[in-house]
Amino acid sequence: MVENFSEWFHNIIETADIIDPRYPIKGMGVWLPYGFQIRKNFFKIVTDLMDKEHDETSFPLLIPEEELAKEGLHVKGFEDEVYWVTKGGQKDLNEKLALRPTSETAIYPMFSLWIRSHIDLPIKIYQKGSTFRYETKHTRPMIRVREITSFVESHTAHSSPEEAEEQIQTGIEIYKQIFDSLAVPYLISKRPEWDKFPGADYTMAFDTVFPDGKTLQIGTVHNLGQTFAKTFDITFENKDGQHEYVYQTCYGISDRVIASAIAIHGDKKGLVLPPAIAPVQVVIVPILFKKGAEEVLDKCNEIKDALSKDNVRVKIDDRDIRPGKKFFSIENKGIPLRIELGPRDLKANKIVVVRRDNGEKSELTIDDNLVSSIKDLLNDIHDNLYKKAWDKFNKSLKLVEDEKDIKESIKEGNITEFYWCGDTECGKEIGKISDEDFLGSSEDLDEDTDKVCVHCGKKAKHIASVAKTY
Ligand code: P5A
Ligand code: ZN
Repeated sequence: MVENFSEWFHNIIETADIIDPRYPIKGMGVWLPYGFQIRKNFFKIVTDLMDKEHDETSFPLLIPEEELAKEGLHVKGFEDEVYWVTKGGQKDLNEKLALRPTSETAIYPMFSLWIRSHIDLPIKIYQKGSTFRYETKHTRPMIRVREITSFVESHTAHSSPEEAEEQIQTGIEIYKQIFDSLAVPYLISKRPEWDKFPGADYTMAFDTVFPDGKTLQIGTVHNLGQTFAKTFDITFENKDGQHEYVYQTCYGISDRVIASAIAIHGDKKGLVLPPAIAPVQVVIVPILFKKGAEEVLDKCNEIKDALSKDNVRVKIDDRDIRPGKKFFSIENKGIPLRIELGPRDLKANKIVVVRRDNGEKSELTIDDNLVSSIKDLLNDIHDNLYKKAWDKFNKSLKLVEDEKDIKESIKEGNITEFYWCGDTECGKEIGKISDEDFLGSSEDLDEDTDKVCVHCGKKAKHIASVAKTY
């Protein structure tokens, strides 16, 4: 799987009914029913967390050119990636309209109208929907798409820099919870100056590692300072009656998170879904013979009802196909737990359970504890996926003390960490060593550290990393 991960990934998203990439526009695919259910469960996790902290809104998909162009740094970062709408029917539009690549320039002009006084603050909103980026790098379903269909973006405005700083931490905490519930490991780094979000003061990024050793940025949290506030004239009257610009943050995640869960947990038999996003968490397979079929089916239904009542997503698979084929498709779809029940089991008052994550088979007695035992198993499956994924991830972090070891370590597929002085020039040189991406600094060192920068030998300020990236 490691050798031909790309092939595995493309194969699985088609055979498991996740995405059909054959839609005739490059970088845009169709969410198929099973994939759509996975995505729906993902959204539920995300929006439950988002709703606690923000209000949900919906802004238009189109942005007037004038607004998009207002923030110079921002537009410069996106100018090569914007799709433009230039016509309405036969008529040329008076002003070009951009398909939003992200929504700062749609949202902030409205913030400027809404915010008058410190009592209007903080504002914390989020929205989910599509954004469009004319990506020039190689597109891949979910990983790098031109319509980002599962973009969830938060935008906040505050009356002080301290409060904005706190919001950055809140954003990071929310994202940790999202990734944790999908058992997707991550490294959090402060992106270097030359790679921060266009217009941001600084960017905190989450990166995970794919089975092919490449890292993928799966979420970012940006402190925007007052840059956009100045551009869009977002001011408030503070408690002393003076007018001040607001302090802003924004953060976003996308389809990439779903891709990561699929890529990281999957195996050669296909998908292995974390229970949190599995459309079906438990599948019950009745083993039917002519004799006693009805009793077996009745018991299966009874178990199914008990599980659904306790909010387990469960279904009975009574398709009339060869058992081998059936098990194969259940495994391919990544269903966390398979229950088998035949006449002999029924007689012994037992069910057989088979875990998708490790293939372990065991028996459970059909009694009042059955539902809770099954739920325990689902939790165990999550914990096992989490542990396995983090163990592997941690093994791919390698700290090297000598600059000449960086290249080899990246080749081995590691996120390669080293001591860094923090200077841009130095960082860019290190990044050039093997043409790979400089992820940024993941840890600040104490002032009295005796560690030195791998490149210039000056006192190191951070642990930073480079890796092969998507
Ligand atoms: C934060 C939300 C922003 O756009 N504006 C609002 C800020 N940040 S970002 O880093 O540019 O994008 C946020 C996350 O979206 C994912 N992403 C993509 N996913 C799939 N296909 C793409 N083409 C794509 N581009 C960005 C990344 O995970 C990124 O961190
Ligand atoms: Zn240096």
